Amino acid sequence: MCDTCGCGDANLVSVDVHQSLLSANDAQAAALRLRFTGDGVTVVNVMRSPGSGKTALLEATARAFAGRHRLAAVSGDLATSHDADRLARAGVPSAAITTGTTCHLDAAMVERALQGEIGAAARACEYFFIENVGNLVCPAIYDLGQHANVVALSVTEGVDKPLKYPVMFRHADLVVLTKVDLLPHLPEVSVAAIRDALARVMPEPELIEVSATKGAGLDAWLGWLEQRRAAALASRCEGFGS
Ligand SMILES: Nc1nc2c(ncn2[C@@H]2O[C@H](COP(=O)(O)OP(=O)(O)O)[C@@H](O)[C@H]2O)c(=O)[nH]1
Ligand SMILES: [Mg+2]
Repeated sequence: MCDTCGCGDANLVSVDVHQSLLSANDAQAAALRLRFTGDGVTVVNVMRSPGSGKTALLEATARAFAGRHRLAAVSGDLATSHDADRLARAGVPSAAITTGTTCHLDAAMVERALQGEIGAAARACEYFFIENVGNLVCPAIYDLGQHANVVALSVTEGVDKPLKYPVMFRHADLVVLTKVDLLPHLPEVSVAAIRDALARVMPEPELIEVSATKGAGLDAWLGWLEQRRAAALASRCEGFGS
């Protein structure tokens, strides 16, 4: 059972067992992160509800980074490979992780997905994106070996969602406010109110406003990715020096 939202069956999986599963996941994720860091790959875990614009953000990122950086991705969904197919069409070597009934990815699923061509692409790229299963809560508590957590929050969700579902935002390094091209049609949605809500739940609030379809804000998003990559590479150099 998830210790945050309580999904799953508490009678079948005790909390103790769940804690030990999480520890095993953390150990596997730490090994993955070490391997990615050693390969010079920056791993970004993109989370949020279905339809918030995660895949569209990654498609736009692929278009904008084309010729500058190599990308690879895995995309988690309960069923279908639709998103991995979309990313592949955008030029990103991608694999689908279909979870069946599971509402989040874990490190073992990511590790299992990294076989064959996608495994090779994930080791040779600069940015490896993990599009997590569309869900408001559970993905946040599973470490996948990422260097950064990004939450894609869309303007159509309303300004109070960070306050109502704080868990994911507590784990976020960045919130990308998506679909900002729709703001003129949503007079009741105030970006200032969203920023205020985030300031109450994020340890270090950071928000970038993006329209994946119109391109607004993409430069700031790409700049943020470059900064995170520089930090991840610097940590690798420190590791070698110590
Ligand atoms: N207007 C607008 N629509 C968007 C934008 N980003 C995504 N969408 C639309 O939102 C819907 C869900 O996007 P998708 O990327 O599949 O969301 P995901 O489920 O989080 O991966 C699709 O119909 C997209 O075309 C955007 O920046 N502006
Ligand atoms: Mg998607």
